[in-house]
Amino acid sequence: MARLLIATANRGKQREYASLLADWSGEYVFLQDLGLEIEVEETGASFAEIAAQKATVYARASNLPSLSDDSGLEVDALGGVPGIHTARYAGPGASDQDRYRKLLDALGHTPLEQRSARFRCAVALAYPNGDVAVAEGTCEGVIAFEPRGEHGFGYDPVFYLPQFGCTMAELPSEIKNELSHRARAIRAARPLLCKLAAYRDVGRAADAAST
Ligand code: ITT
Repeated sequence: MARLLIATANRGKQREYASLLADWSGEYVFLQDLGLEIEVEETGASFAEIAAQKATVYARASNLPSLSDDSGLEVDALGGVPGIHTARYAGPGASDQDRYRKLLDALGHTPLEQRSARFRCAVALAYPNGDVAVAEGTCEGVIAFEPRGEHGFGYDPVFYLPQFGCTMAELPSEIKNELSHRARAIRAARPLLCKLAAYRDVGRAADAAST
């Protein structure tokens, strides 16, 4: 079986997938390895639908099985906002800092007990023939009053984990990669990934047998 394309342009996600897939026996490439840049229209109504849309477009374009990730933050006091619009929350061209600053402003002085939130991640694995499967993961937390920490990416500096007494950006990446929404989604996708790696091995065995 061919290599897996990790079809995300987000460098923070890419770093995490490199770690999360370190013990996976398959081979993978990133978009920049193929020089592939596509603007996928995200019209889906859920993380799962959008992840499937992205993975399907990339699998067709690359002719490789492709993994896409759609993720974001749901803040209860804001009725689930920014949700599927997390990446665009502060408009086009905004930085990670602009986005989490906008979120802190939107929450203002909302007390800690009303600042509950969760990260959600949907991982879609699509094949060039159009088959697609999705696995999901969530991570519960609270929106902090101010940013703290240098690790991770995106909204990590304002995502506080009461059980650790620190933000996601203060956690070493090994710990984030144990408990994050993305780690949980990838754990749920393991059977699909193992199947993919096994197909590749069968392919190699068949190649070896025929030479
Ligand atoms: P791709 O579509 O190319 O994967 P993207 O950054 O546009 O990249 P999304 O549409 O899924 O990806 O947007 C995800 C948003 O949620 C984005 O603003 C991220 O910063 C944020 N986000 C996702 N996972 C996160 C994490 O683990 N920590 C902090 N922020 C995260």
